[in-house]
Amino acid sequence: MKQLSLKKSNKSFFFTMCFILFSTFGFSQLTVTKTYASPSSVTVDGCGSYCTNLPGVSFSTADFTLGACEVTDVNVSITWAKTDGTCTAPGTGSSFHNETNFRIDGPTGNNVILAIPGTYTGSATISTVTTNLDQAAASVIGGVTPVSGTFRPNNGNLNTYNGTSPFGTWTLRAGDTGGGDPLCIVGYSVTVTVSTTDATAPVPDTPTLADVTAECSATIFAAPTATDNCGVVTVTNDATFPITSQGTTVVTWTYDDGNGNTSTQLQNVILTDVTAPVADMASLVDVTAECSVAALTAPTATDNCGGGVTVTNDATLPITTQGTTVVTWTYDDGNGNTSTQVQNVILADVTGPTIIATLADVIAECSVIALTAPAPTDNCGGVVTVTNDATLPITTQGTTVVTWTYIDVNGNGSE
Ligand SMILES: [Ca+2]
Ligand SMILES: [Ca+2]
Ligand SMILES: [Ca+2]
Ligand SMILES: [Ca+2]
Repeated sequence: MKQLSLKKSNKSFFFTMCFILFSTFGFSQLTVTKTYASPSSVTVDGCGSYCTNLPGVSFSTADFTLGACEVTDVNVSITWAKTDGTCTAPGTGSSFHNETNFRIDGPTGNNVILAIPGTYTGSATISTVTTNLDQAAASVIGGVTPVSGTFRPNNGNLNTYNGTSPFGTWTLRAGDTGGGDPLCIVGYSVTVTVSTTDATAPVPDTPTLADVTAECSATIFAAPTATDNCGVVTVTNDATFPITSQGTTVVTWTYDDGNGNTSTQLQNVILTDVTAPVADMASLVDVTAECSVAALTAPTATDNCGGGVTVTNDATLPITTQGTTVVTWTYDDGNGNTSTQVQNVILADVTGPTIIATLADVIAECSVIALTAPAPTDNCGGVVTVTNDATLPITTQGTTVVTWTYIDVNGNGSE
């Protein structure tokens, strides 16, 4: 068994590059090829699958002077031999082509298998072949003793790179699964075609945006994100913050890639006030009077949403019922939420009818058979009961003092 070896040249590696610019239906594309050529072939033997990293080839913005948006095609070309003996001193015996395997590792972490172990058959030592890997090729690589030509990968898919960035290092990984009879890599190239113009709008990272819910208002909330094929995404919205309209407000987010392409996404902002106003006073003081209350001073309440609170009561004014009348105040926030607070209106008449200052003397010669009752008034109105202590007829000569007594409807007396 021969030992695994990766022979490195002591000369500089050679890199070459070429450009092709073409335009299809106004959609400009640019193709750039980067090549690694080994001064003397790299020996790969017995290390397994995809086990030897060839020196990478790199693409940068400097390679795409007309701009590079996204990869639209990637092809890989490998020039190699599989031989009995050694790469520098090929033999003429069996070379076991089924040991050969290839993979390309792109700059974005994706790798694509080009030829799995067992791709080739046969054992005849071959002279150098150039294998072009193109996803669009008619035939799949392998099944025969290696020959030059253009083939489709037999396991991976080079279209995996389409839509990605070309920038960074691409690395061919070659493998040989059996000791002896080395795989000899002469060189390889990676050909990348990119679109030079951006025709694709950003794609939202979240398919559906979650509703934003609150009771009273929504201020600026976290902006959603989107990913673009090559531009830098700017995110804006059409909302005026804070949003205070109850119910559903639809906010439109716009994703702009800076290259003239935009996409939009909707998000609902749902405001639902479920909290009733809170009375400003923990309890309302009693309203007291003797006879009646014609007007009530409205108390106040504060709502969580800060809007105007409508205050009403269930009283019928004027209130004239003696004793306690319970008035219920209602605070309404206008969003369907109400709270109530009670207030006592206490009427207590403690004043007797008004005494008439001076009653005229009743004068007669012999007797008085009837007295005309005075007509006093009461602070609360109503019928005043008028009585006197006289015994009629009064026949006693001289002065008889008659005492009149007035009692109002609430039982208050005066004399
Ligand atoms: Ca081998
Ligand atoms: Ca874009
Ligand atoms: Ca409220
Ligand atoms: Ca009274």
